[in-house]
Amino acid sequence: GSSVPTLPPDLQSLRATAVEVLRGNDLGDVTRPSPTLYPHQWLWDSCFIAIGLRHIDPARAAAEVLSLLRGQWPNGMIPHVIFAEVDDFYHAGPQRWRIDRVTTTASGALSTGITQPPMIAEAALRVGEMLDPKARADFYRALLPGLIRFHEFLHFERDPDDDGLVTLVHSWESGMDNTPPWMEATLPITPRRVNVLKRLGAAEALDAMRRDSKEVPAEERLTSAELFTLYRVVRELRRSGYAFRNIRETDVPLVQDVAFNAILVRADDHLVEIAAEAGVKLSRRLTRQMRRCREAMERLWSSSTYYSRDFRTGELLRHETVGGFLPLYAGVVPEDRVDVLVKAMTSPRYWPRYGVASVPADDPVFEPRCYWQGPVWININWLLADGLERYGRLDAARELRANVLNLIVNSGEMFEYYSPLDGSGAGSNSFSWTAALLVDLLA
Ligand code: 9WN
Repeated sequence: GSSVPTLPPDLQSLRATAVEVLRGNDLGDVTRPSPTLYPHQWLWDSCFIAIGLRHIDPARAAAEVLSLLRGQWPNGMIPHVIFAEVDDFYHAGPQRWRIDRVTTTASGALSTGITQPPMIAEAALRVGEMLDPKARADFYRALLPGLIRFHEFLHFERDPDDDGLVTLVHSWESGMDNTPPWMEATLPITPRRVNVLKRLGAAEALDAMRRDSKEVPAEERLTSAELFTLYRVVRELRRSGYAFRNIRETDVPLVQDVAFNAILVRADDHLVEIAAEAGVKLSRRLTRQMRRCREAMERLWSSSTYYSRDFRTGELLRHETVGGFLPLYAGVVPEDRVDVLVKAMTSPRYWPRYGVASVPADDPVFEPRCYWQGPVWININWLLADGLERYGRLDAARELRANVLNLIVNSGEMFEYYSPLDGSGAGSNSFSWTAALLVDLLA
């Protein structure tokens, strides 16, 4: 663990910086994740952003959540990116997905063909707390039909064999692009030409072919081989018409992701609460699948942590990551396991100094400034603190929040992610969910 920091006096000016970042990224009733790297709307980003915005402008926060419905597909999926009409410098833009050949979104906006962690119900509930009863009732009424259809999409389309857990078709759906278990599952289908170039030692040629931003140093992002493999997965998904029954016939890795399922279980609880308040009844089929999903989380536990699982083989992907702690947030951890998880999470392996790392520091692939391969992410730490609180570990929750706050205070800026070793910021700057969750932490 770490010591509780003494906060410097200029928290107000840091909050003002955060508000400024959110304003700068505001596109109307959508907030982009960052001005340089991510010019569109991302699903779970908007949810975390709304959780911060509710302290500044609750009506605007409600609009942020509702705007996600504009991307909803006829099959209920809410996409991971809804493309804004901007000059597209984003490397995985509309032309990679070509969803117009398959479907249209509710608003006609273009989108990707995959989803992202279902944080919407959490955001809705938190925003709802800040609205007066009339505004909250209106907000829930507007949100519920689409939100229910989204949860049905996840529990039905993505659990076709009635297993209980939902399956993801791309690491981008997990929100943790290059987290080690996903990379290990995905790299076996690296395109042949990429492997040939790699073998020839032509790393520079590969790098020259990259289409992502040069804003961020290469060592803070995916390798070119990883990136080209993720593009290849997109191509398979596109050719499969984004339908799970077709996708499962390809060689695309299919993963019952532990973090995603944990977030879904919690979101299901929130959905039940929102529906009850609005007097809307959920179908028996959905209610049954929610229960089965919660119970199935048990299958992801093995000896000391929770893992993701390969949908095709049923084998656990035994590479430990921070995702293994999110069952605390879901509330599915039996009391006799809580100490094991909390000890691991608060040990120097995961929490060397500044926040809980995405991969333990003693892992051979750990890279303190490389994306989901080690850095501290503010949204994940927010979820972890909530999980600790749920299980009555109030001191640990308080300490984690204070430590994360201190991390941002010390850097003075809203970075995308931070090194758990020295607290230095990495990735994009002016990153919206860091700003939003800072505002929430200070509230
Ligand atoms: C792909 C927007 C998103 C986050 C993800 C993060 C990163 C995108 C990318 O940025 O992913 O979705 O281009 O790398 O991994 O969690 O939602 O902030």
